[in-house]
Amino acid sequence: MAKTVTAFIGLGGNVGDVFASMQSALRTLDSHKQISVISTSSVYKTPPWGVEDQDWFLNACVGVETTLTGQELLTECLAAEKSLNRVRDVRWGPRTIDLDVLIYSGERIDTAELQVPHPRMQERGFVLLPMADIAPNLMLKGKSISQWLETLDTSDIQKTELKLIL
Ligand code: A4P
Ligand code: MG
Repeated sequence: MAKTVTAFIGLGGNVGDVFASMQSALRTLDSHKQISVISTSSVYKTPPWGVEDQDWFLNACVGVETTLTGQELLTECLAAEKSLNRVRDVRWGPRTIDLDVLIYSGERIDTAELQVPHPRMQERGFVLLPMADIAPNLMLKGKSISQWLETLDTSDIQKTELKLIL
């Protein structure tokens, strides 16, 4: 029997009805027989990071239990993005939906296709705020998610009333 592990996925987008895309991505993932969504964060409205001349994003995080490997989970995330018309164009640029594998069990994965923990997650309020909703005590590179959050100014991020449901 394949081992069941907990993983966390970050969702973000700034083109079209992002909340609908998030819902749809979540249902696509949960409908996979080897993936169960077990927790969902609040949804946040966040200023664009990286390329600043673009619309604000919606961001959220979900926890899943899966018997897939990290690479297989990434493949499912990329397939879900594709089915939501994600077009890869500008790095850090506008997108309908981006699904990032943030954490896969306690593992470190460093291949050309997949780096886990996501290398930039501890610098980003748009990842840490929703992660703190579902896993505040999770340890990442020597600090908990809450402790990493204290190192950032997140005053420009707005919590929305939107609720992700399965
Ligand atoms: N890849 C490697 N590791 C991972 C991982 N842990 N999870 C590879 C997912 N993918 C991973 O991704 C390019 C390739 O990264 C994938 O094919 C996969 O093999 P991409 O989604 O096409 O590129 P990207 O998202 O434009 O680049 P990158 O570096 O992943 O950017 P980020 O870090 O995802 O940032 N501002 C706000 N407010 N909110 C956002 O959500 N997102 C970004 C994108 C920029 N600014 C943002 C937001
Ligand atoms: Mg990405």
